[in-house]
Amino acid sequence: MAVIYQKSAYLNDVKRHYCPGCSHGIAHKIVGEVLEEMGLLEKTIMVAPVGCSGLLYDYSNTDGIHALHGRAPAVATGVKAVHPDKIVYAYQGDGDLISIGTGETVSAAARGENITVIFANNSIFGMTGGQMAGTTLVGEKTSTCRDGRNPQVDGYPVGVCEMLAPLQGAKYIARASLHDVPHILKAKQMIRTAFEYQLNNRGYSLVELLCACPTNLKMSPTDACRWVGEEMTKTFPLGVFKEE
Ligand SMILES: Cc1ncc(C[n+]2csc(CCOP(=O)(O)OP(=O)(O)O)c2C)c(N)n1
Ligand code: SF4
Ligand SMILES: [Mg+2]
Repeated sequence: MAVIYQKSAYLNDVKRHYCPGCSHGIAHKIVGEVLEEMGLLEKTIMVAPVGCSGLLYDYSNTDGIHALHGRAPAVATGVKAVHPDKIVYAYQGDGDLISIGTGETVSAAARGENITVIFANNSIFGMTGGQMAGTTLVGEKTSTCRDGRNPQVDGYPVGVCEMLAPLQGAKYIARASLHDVPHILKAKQMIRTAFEYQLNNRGYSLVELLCACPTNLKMSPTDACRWVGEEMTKTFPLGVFKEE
């Protein structure tokens, strides 16, 4: 029988728990493919966060550790200090990275830690029922802003790439989207570049991935992906913000 597709050895056979159309599975798939193509699976340590994003902990065949909510960059910093020869990366959701974990994120980037962060921004607290996050778009309806995010009451969304790029310690900062195949392939290239930065000891790297959470958007998977491509990208433009 001809093998048409084989998943990366990065992923184990545990049944996935994600909702249909959730982007987290795509993110894991492409991170795994990049690590395998680069021959890095054996030397990778992933740091999983809290949130639906944290389910990565169950699915990865690499070594790994589960951090408290928002603390993945601090844990990754410690792991890298002990294992400088390993590739250490944190996978973080937006609630994790820019709501509860802003301090750890800014500090790790400012220190120029030689770690990689893969940031899954689905504009919402997915696991806990769709509450407003630091990344929720103006006008986006969530369970804690039912009429849509109102800047007069709720403030404005935070552009993580825009915030981190000016920091001296941040060396590779890029934003991609997972809403269709061409963009997924572009995201893969950026993830590869980020890991190359770490391999070459060039300092802190982060790739933001715009993701769909169809369940909390209350959309079909197709409509949620369309919304990411058409609406999310207006607030969070795609591209490389820093490469030095
Ligand atoms: C210290 C702490 N505060 C709050 C929570 C509750 N909590 C669990 S997951 C989560 C939101 C995660 O959202 P995000 O990081 O965007 O991940 P997603 O589920 O969207 O992938 C929160 C607030 C917690 N587990 N620990
Ligand atoms: S709630 Fe959202 S982020 Fe969580 S698994 Fe479902 S679609 Fe994915
Ligand atoms: Mg989220």
